[in-house]
Amino acid sequence: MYAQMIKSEATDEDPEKLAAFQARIDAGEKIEPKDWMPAGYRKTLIRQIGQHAHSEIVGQLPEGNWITRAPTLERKAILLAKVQDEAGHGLYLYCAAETLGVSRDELTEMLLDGRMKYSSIFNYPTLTWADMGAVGWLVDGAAIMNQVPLQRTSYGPYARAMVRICKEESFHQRQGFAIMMKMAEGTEAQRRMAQDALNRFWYPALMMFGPSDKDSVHSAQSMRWRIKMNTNDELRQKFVNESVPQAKLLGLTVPDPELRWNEEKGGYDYSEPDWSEFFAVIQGHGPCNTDRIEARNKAWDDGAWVREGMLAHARKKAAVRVAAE
Ligand code: BYC
Repeated sequence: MYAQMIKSEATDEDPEKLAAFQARIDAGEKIEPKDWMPAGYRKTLIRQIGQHAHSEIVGQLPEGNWITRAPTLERKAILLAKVQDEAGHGLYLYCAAETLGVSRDELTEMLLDGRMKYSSIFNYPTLTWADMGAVGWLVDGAAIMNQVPLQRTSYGPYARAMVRICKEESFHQRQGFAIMMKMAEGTEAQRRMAQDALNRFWYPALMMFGPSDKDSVHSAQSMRWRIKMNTNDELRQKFVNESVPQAKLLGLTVPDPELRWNEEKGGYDYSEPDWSEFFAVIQGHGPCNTDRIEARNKAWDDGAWVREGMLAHARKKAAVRVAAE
């Protein structure tokens, strides 16, 4: 239905303007905030950048859960820095979305009342310390796979935000892999925890790339507009190809009996995730959806006095300025 809305809006627009816009995209030019753009392009970007920002913010919760229980002071400091980075990513992305004419408050309200989504992955619980390894290795690994091409996306502010985010995500992925290495080389109990974390996070990580191409409603148009640079299945395949040798290096087993190297396609054949689970999770029925949204609502309500105080301060400063003029 959303795709139909985009289409009908696009056909109402001046065909000459649309053609000139598409020519700029095809020539690899960046679109900047003050440039003319089709309503559907703006809407798709607000949806994608907004969801991406929300994912960074909600994504702090499963890892924040382990800051007080990190096994050493060094691990605590590293995890704390990583979670703070995610907050920063959310803020760059909200700023990029604001250049499209939507405010951060509006976006937040849409997250809090369920009108906007965030990544499915953050609706799964983090049960053990090994999950911090699996999240860094697989979740940030999947995020990088998706976000490196987005550095070349057609909308300038989004592409530029991605450059710094990708650098930080690389550090996140390595810290996760380092935790997995330590656990996999540790005691038998630690190795079992690492394997269990891989077992639980493998398919949810594959789901991060979105539904299979045949069910992806937005991919075709988003790729024409170069908002997306690859299809969901292309990136998922790349992620599987890179992660399987890493699991082997750790001495862990990817929980997929059908996993096989396919010489002809130059990639692994693998089992698809359970798509009914994916659709249930994005419709609000995952293991942690209720907790995540409750936590964000509480944070928003608890922070109301800070927002009010800052607005009152800004009003006061403006009044003093006007009086002085
Ligand atoms: N989860 O037509 P499709 C991170 C929805 S955070 C939830 O293929 P599209 C990190 C989709 O929105 C990583 N919903 O959509 C942070 C659409 O529904 P609506 C976040 C999903 O947009 C902290 C419907 O399914 N990364 O790295 O063309 C700690 C049909 O899908 C998901 C980004 O957001 C999902 N996984 O493609 C650690 C990257 N997948 O909106 C790490 C930017 C699909 O019509 N986003 N849906 O109701 C993208 O690249 C694209 O939006 C997607 C989906 C590939 C995710």
